[in-house]
Amino acid sequence: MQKQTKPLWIRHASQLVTLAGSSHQPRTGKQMEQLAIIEDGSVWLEDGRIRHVGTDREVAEACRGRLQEAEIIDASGKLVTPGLVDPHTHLVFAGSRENEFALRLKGATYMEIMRQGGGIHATTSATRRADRETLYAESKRRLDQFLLHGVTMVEAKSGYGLSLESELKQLEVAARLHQTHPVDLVSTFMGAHAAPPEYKDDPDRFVDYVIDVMIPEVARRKLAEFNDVFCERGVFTPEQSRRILEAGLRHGLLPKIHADEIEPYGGAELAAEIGAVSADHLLRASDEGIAMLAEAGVIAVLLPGTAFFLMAEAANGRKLIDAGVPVALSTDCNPGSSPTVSLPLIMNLGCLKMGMTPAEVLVAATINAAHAIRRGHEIGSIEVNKRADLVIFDVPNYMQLQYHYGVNHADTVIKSGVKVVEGGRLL
Ligand code: IZC
Ligand code: ZN
Repeated sequence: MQKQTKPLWIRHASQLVTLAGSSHQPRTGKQMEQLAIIEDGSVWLEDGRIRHVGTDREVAEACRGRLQEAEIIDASGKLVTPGLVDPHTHLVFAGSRENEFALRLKGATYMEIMRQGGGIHATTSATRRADRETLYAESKRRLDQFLLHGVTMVEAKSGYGLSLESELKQLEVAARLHQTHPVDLVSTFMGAHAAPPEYKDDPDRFVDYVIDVMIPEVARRKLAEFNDVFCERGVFTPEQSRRILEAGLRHGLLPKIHADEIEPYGGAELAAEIGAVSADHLLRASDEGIAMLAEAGVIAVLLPGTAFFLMAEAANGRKLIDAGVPVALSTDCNPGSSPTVSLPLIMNLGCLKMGMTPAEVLVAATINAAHAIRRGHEIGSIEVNKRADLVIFDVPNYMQLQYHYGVNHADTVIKSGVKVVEGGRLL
């Protein structure tokens, strides 16, 4: 990764969306409409950090005497936002599942396909077979595309190994991508994504294996910060999920849950009881579960691309926000239920399918997404001393980002003060 060598000065943004003011906790309720926009905005980036933020006049004044040192980017007529953050991906995998897509279009369901040995099991076979180089190359391509869409940090889950050796392989590939790629990664261990065929007849024995063997080793090698489980009928029960998440906590892994995606199953309730960092999906969360999430301050990571791709009704983002739950958005990038890297498209679906406003989806994909991976102090807003991760979109205001849908508006992406995308191309 390149280091910033001289100051970078972004000037005259028609809107500089700073999202200032919630580095310590995610935005909720009405705060989710507050973007803290500066018109004719300007940012001074130095040593990989944000050093000055304000109107162009204010920043020019603060940096007078040094103006000649900086490389200037003129953002006139453009929108500048924090780098987008994707808090829920299954980035590292091999192969693809377009055959299942075709089956689903003919009426097969996601769960039927999985029960017949496809779904997660198909990707697990492909990922187990793939060597590290192949996995790295396939995942890097996706990460490049994330970056081209303005995403500067992603969470990446394991869960296509489902044996100690292959889970470690996936997590090591993610660690290497974090080291070598401009996009930052944070890893989640998801050994409890599904019980693999060799444990089909005794899923509790697989849960023991996750708890006794995989979690301690992943934690010992410091390969993950979070621990996630697919809590769904036919996958892991709430009781099994609780055991797995509590075991993770004993080893310092913070809980996340795939909750109430296909049917109401007590996932939201469990997330609240256990104090999960996030509860993800929530298409079918109960009213009581939603109230409990709000009370416990658990972040709802909503994945409307998954609902779209599975032809299901999306989670009720409006209801969650109005109930006081902090909401974040994510692609859920994975080969089965959401093979996309376009977080801006997900934001558009947030507006059209979940009742969220253009301001709320921007909060959900930046500062709240950062909190959903415990990085709210470091990224997700344009504030002094935060990491210099920014996107310049070729639209004059934030509403056009969702309004002109299906187009990648990211023009320039800056990672830790270094330009990594310019004119919509990787540098
Ligand atoms: O590969 O199908 N829902 N996990 C839970 C997934 C979707 C990923 C997959
Ligand atoms: Zn997922």
